[in-house]
Amino acid sequence: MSYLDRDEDTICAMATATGLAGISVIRICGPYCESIVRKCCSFLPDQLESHRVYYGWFKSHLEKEDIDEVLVTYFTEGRSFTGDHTFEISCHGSPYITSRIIQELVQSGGRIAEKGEFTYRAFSNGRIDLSQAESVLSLIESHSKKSSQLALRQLKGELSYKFEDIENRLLNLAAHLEVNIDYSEEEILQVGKDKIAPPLEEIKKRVEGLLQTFNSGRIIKEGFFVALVGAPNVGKSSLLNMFVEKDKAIVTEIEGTTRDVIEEKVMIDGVSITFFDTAGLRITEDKVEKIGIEKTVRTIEEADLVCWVCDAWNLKAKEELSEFVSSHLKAQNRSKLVVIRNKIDLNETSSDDGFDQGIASHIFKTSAKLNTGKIEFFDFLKDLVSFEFSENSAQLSHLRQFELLSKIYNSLDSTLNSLHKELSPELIIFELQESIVAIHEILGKEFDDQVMDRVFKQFCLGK
Ligand SMILES: Nc1nc2c(ncn2[C@@H]2O[C@H](COP(=O)(O)OP(=O)(O)OP(=O)(O)O)[C@@H](O)[C@H]2O)c(=O)[nH]1
Ligand SMILES: [Mg+2]
Repeated sequence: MSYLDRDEDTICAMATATGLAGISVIRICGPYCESIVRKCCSFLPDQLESHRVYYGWFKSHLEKEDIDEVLVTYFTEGRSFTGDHTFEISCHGSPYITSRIIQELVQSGGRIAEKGEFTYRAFSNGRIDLSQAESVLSLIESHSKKSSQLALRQLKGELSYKFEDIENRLLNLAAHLEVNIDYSEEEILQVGKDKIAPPLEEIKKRVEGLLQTFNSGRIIKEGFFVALVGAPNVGKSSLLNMFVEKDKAIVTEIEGTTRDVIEEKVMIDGVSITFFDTAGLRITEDKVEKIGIEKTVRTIEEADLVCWVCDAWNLKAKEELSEFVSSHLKAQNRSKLVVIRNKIDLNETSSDDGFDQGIASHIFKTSAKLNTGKIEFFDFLKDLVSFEFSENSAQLSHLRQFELLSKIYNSLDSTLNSLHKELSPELIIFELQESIVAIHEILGKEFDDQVMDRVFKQFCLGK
């Protein structure tokens, strides 16, 4: 079914997580929700007041038997999350009771909501734009103080305001362009370059500024990923345990102890940092270990920071590091490499000789045995994740928005090129239109089912 065809349905779903709980909340919204709820909640008065809670017994509408003692909250049209008439039924948190209540609502004319359909309604009723819908998702998924703050600010419209500013500037420019076509001496249409290029440059600068916030926005939203990699037995698992202050990974003196990737989160300055302990890299015929090493390679790709761990006393460490870099780090990933020289307790006099600062940006010395070196390493991590998070900064954190904004950036770039080459005004207007379509897609002013699926199918049921 198309997204546009289904707004007339009355939809219902659990708004809280499934499973045993003190209470659960079931939400029902849409044009017929009042008559549907009344069939099972005869205690409701004739005149309902918005945002009021009513107490009574929810009954099966056919058998008239009591199902649960409930509290029903009513939200009138235009004053609910979705913008539609809505009821929230708070009942006891038993999966049996909640499924019975939902069953009754469906038998009375409701339909089970699809993933994200409540948020979709809020979008289609114009209560939020598409980028705000995405921030609802971020808010639900937020796992740290900063990620929830970021999502809340996006929901309040800080990012939408920036997108709308870009949209307005593009629309003004397009309008200006239409009337600012000059006749040259040869009676050929030309664009007044001097009037168009500066505002176009300004929009490009603003788009670029937003694009630059994506990495920090993404890290605040999803967390920062640190991979611990290196040869077997250098102490990667011991370091993981030291960093997360838990006996999380198995440590033994046997080479190849860790097979699977083991992850654990800690919070640093309100940002979630996930450490990944990996299988030691070496040539092996062992089937299980081989799979583990393949996973290590994938973890390196996905990490924000790669810590290559080695024995502090290893005299061949420099060669091994070069070998690691050339076989496992793509050129664009080399800036995310640091070295941890572990087991310094075994070699107090070890020097930094043999380590080229050019290969790794930082070198840390640790002893997982003596629990030393963690403070210096964590201070470094704090600097990496302590982004500018001032009151006024809007940050991009969704890949969809980033991709569309990159498209706008490229399209503005080619518009400017065409302008400088004095190409035909039709072409310039056409290129500018591409940017306008993309900014409309970000805000949800232009969409198709594919875009809707990409945004709303990520939601959990009931949201
Ligand atoms: N002296 C000393 N021993 C350490 C230190 N860190 C780890 N070890 C020892 O080194 C051995 C290997 O440690 P692990 O943490 O299992 O090493 P790993 O890199 O995870 O090894 P694999 O999982 O096999 O790749 C164990 O016997 C640890 O007790 C350290 O800082 N000092
Ligand atoms: Mg290990």
